[in-house]
Amino acid sequence: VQAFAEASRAIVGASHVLGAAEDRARYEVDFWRQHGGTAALVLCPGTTAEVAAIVALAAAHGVALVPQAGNTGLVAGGIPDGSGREAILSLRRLDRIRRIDPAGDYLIAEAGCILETVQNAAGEAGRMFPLTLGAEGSCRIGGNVATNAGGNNVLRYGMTRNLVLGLEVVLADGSVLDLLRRLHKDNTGYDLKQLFIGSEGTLGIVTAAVLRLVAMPRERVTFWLAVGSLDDAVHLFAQLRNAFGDLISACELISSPGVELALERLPGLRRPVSEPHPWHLLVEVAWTFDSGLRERVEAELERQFAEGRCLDGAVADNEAQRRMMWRVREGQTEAAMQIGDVVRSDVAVAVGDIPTLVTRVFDRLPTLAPFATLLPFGHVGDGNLHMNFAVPRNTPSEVKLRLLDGLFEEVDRLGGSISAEHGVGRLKRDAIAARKSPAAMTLMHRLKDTLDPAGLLNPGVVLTPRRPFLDPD
Ligand code: FAD
Ligand code: LAC
Ligand code: ZN
Repeated sequence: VQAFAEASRAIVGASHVLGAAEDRARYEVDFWRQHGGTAALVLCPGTTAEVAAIVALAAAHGVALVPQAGNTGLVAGGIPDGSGREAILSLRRLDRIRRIDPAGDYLIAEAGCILETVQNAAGEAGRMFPLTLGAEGSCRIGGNVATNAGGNNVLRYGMTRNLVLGLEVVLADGSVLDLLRRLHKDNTGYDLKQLFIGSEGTLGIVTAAVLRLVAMPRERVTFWLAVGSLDDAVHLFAQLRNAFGDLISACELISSPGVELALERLPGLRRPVSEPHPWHLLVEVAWTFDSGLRERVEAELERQFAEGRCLDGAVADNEAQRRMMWRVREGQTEAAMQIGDVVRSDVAVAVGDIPTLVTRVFDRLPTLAPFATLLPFGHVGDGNLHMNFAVPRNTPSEVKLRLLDGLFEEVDRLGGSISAEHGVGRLKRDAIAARKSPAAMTLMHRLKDTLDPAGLLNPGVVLTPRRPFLDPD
């Protein structure tokens, strides 16, 4: 790796090649400090040309590259293995917004742009970039594209895949594939950009993306509803969908223990409704008119109260109240981590199967781990829940794996997915290999071999490498 390090300095400048352990440290461990590895180097190029030169150099020296953007990924896909032979390729210095075209409804952002910066830039131009997630102040566009991130607005705007019009990608041989098209329609052969969206750094390095912008809603109504059962929560969502259709941009589920934990542990939060209830929905509807939506929401909620399924509710009167509601939703994992460990998950089933899934997993808890608390929350409108388990600190990893295995069995029984939006990374690689058909796995390996024949792009992420790793020179 010595010769590679020397040549890298000539490409990106000595100060952008980090070799010392203390400089590498923050790139080698994940957001929640639960998964770590060791890299030989961290490389921080500043332009697409520099990324291309580094990738070509790595190919010549046989050095494996682990792309990393904001390092908020939840499946250890941007973290090196423990060998100390891989180099982290950080995209964080590619942080320019190259162009905003409000009339054309797109902007071009480099891979290192922080999501929130892109949202703000779109807002200043009078448009909206609708991707929204808890990590938006830290995650970066390259990571969002590479994971096909979902988040809270998928119901209305789709996942990242639906928001990308074009891409610029550095391929494994160091060539630049320019797919920076701004078109909504382009059926000229295979849609190559889709290969890289959600490929988690295993097929190419994303350096820039053309992102779709939408009209900025002028009136947004955020409300919190309490219900007595999961069946009622799912039924209520269906009723709201009938009433508001695509105006619903978010419908999030929060459990009673999740709300109590957030209120107990995080400063300054207040319960959105007067008393505890078993389940809660946090819903957002929005439109481009100035007014009239709140009255419609209130009329619909009156109907739902009259039917008796909705036990209590509150409509946010201002931005502070809206933020408080979201903070209760977003803060429960952070709160749970103050008192123990959290076993995270990200599963999807058909929306109507959500009550069955949660009930079956809950019923299995006494045999799986009687001391675990189930904290399901998330994007119920998409059928995507984070079925997290709060466990005491230092719970052995066998117990954590047993909990996940039990959950995954129940997801399988319902024909669901064990990774709805976070991807595969290193953590779920073996679990997906055991579930996908041989035909699907073979095709995935063939795509990998075609685009990365030497297997140097994020080896061991998504797929098990098929050939032994040779020592780099
Ligand atoms: P990183 O963590 O840096 O990388 C993620 C993966 O992409 C890795 O495999 C990496 O190798 C690869 N990669 C990164 N950059 C590139 C590139 N330029 N080219 C090729 N490959 C690359 N995710 C959701 O989908 N929905 C949520 O609601 C959500 N909420 C979250 C809330 C919190 C508090 C946290 C911590 C995470 C959350 N996540 C969520 C997960 C995470 O934020 C997303 O996966 C995000 O898209 C990752 O972006 P990143 O820039 O941090 O990527
Ligand atoms: C969320 C992350 C965990 O929805 O995906 O909060
Ligand atoms: Zn999520």
